[in-house]
Amino acid sequence: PKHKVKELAEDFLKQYYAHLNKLNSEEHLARLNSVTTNIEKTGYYEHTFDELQFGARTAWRNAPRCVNRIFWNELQLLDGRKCRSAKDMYKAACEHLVYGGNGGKIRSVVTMFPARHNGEYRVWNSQLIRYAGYRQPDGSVIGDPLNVEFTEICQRMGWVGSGGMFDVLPLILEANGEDPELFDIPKQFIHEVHIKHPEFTWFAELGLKWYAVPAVSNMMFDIGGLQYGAAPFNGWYMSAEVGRDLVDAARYNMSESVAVKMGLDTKSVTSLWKDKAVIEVNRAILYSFQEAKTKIVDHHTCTEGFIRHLKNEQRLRGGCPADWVWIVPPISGSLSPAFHQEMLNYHLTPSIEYQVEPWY
Ligand code: NRG
Repeated sequence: PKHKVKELAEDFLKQYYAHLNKLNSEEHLARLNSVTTNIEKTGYYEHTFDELQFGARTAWRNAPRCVNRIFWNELQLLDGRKCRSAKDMYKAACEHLVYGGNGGKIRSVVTMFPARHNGEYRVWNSQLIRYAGYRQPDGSVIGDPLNVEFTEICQRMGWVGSGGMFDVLPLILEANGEDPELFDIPKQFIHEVHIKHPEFTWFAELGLKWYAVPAVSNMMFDIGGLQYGAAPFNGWYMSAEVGRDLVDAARYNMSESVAVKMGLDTKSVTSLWKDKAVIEVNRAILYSFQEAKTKIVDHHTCTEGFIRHLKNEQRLRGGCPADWVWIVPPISGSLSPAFHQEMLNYHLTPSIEYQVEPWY
């Protein structure tokens, strides 16, 4: 509803001009006037580049589940709002991977496609780069079990994968509410790291690898009352995320193979073979990314930075919304300062939101 858009736009412009130290300046009031007029006439308005970049940065700053928000003010905007077709979106997505990947010196970046009031734009993939999961007749999965449903959608649209453990899925892009289109991502845009261990020479033979750029592409940015439903963004991985991708029972489920190779007693949980295996997988991930000069952060450095960020936000804004369950790392929880930190979770706008899958 118009009054709601107006309210959110007004609040957003206050935040924007306060950030510029120009609250209630002539410029602020003139912009507010023009935005309000537009909303009254059409129900909507358009952000300037600077407003949108500030809005995206603030949405990240407000994301309670993200542990690496200390870098929120460095997020770069790539403006994809001129895209009108799936092909346009595909080119922008490839440019995003090049800019964000940056040869391993990964940069935080978001590509904003047209806001919802200009038509339905969606990236159907959950991340720009994901590995296929092939359901087998016996119910088992080759590849990443997380992506079985999406892999089947690709196949129904005519994609034929090679049936491997790490086949990068094609992009499915929807522009302006039209039927989505499928695009293969050329190899040169896919930066991957083979996983080896600093001591266990057998580790490399497991044939594990992971991609360098975690570009979440199924979430919606809600900025000043406008909704950006296609807005892939990336930072860099925290090692324990890739650790979970490779070790979680519902994912690549590698703990037993690793533990057996380590010669651990997998018959008894009290040998802590799972715990030992997951730590070595994490060491291998950190070692391999570092060797490949590809940016990654360990869970100690990352959560220490987050605690500093919390203190800073307390001073600057009187608090910082944080979801403890998501912030505490999935390994060695109580070894991280985050475990011992009380947190408050609440909702601020601009925000990054979940949205329903576009195929429903
Ligand atoms: N855990 C997921 C990735 C989620 C987003 N993580 C980031 N985002 N680091 C996984 O693929 O393991 N980011 O924008 O940097």
